[in-house]
Amino acid sequence: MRKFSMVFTLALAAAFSQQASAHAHLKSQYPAANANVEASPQALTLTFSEDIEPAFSGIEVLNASQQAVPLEKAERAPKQHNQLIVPLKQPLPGGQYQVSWHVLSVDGHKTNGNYTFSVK
Ligand SMILES: [Cu+2]
Repeated sequence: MRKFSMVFTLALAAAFSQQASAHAHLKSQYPAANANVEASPQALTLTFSEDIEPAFSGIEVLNASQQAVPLEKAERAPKQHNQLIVPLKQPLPGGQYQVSWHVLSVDGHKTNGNYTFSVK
């Protein structure tokens, strides 16, 4: 597994060596970090500074009781390869939520982080 992932990373790096090497940092998100939205969103949208590989990228959302919120599979936006869209399986009740994200950018680098938002 370790050998495979190294080969894979090298292959990715070679394939995209034409592109500038920079890690994918979270640029913006919906709902926004620290936002207090009126109603549950249908999906969370995260926009990164670099294009990402959706198969190796995803998020986890925890409610205030540290329970995982059920999510659909994370998809990359069709025409915007730096954007990850994660539909919710059901609307979020009011409360605070923590989003933990991890992405693999097309240059083969992994990054992660987290933020919170609330639903009124
Ligand atoms: Cu990078």
